[in-house]
Amino acid sequence: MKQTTICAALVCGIVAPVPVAGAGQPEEPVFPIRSRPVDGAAVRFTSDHTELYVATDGNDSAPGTKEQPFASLEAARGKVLQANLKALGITEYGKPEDLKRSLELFCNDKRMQLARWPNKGFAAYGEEVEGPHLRFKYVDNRSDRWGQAEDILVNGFWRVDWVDEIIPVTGVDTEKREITLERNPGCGFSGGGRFYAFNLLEEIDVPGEWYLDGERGILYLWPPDDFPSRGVLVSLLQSPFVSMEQTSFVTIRGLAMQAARATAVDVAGGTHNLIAGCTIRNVSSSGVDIDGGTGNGVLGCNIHDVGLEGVELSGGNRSRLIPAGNYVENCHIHHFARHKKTSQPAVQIGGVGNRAAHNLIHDAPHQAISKITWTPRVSLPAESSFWPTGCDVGR
Ligand SMILES: [Ca+2]
Repeated sequence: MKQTTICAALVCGIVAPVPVAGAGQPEEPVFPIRSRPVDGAAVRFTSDHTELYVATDGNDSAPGTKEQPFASLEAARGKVLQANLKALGITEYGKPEDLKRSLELFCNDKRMQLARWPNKGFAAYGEEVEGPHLRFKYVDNRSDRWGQAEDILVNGFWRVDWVDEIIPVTGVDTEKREITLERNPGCGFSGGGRFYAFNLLEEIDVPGEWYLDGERGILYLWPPDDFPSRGVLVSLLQSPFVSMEQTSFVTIRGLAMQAARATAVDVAGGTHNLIAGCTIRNVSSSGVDIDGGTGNGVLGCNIHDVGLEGVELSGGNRSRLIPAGNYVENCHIHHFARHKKTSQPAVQIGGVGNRAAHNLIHDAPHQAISKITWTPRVSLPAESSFWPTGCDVGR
């Protein structure tokens, strides 16, 4: 059978959603690649019309909003920039709570942080308040800022320390000091746990934090220190860069893929497909998903800053114990599980007879390799660093 190799040094990112004069138009997709490279375009941030507020009772560490003004003009000047995405033709942002499919922002190839509190780690929450939906007491005065905020999200360890869950907030009662959630956590709730809140304009207080007013299409950013030396990206692509279904003997080699609201490479069935020497970063879901087939592999890839797992492997026949022989080898996988902290490993192995070997894995918030499989073959790296955010993990 003929083998097909797709090899390029193309960076498959969307620099901007609308071509500008002289910019290259997206090329017709070459089977089976779907990508939208656009050269010469850029999302433009400006401070010309930024609405920053200053008040005598303000605070220079505040975000400079109407509710939380700066104390001095010096602090306000040049801190928070804005881009009118609607004016750029960007009108579809996804729902904030669906982080796998919502717009993300990258500066100099680094994911910017949706404005959050606390800026790192977690804060304690108080006891549950009886009601039809989960409501709990907040214990830190910081939440007093959020009374008028919309679309707040909270991520918390709501009962056990090995399951975190992101849940939308439906209300913050600053008089009763209560936060109400849209639904109960799947694992239940117990008081005294930890959480952080994000998607809050009120919490832009350090470089790199941003917020999108979806109704007006205005994106706010406190730019990072190296802004904007290599440009700004917003993710628009809502499908994998490469999708292969019942495809065989195809090699994807040397591609750099970034800024998609999806898994970067999706392989369903087929045999002896290979993802080799690729860089996959800044996608909102997984790096590579190999679902079934035989002899499909990921080799020598650099996968980092993905929203969920680095690589998912499945395939094989459980009832007859027929191995699939899918694999991930010699890969460097780090800073994954950016959206959900637990149960999103660097390599998720399912099915029968699949293997992970000689991979360098580090900066894992929870699991490095997770096995739900028969006859697995796993070779752990000699040197790996894991910094668990949750518990119930080990080697
Ligand atoms: Ca913040």
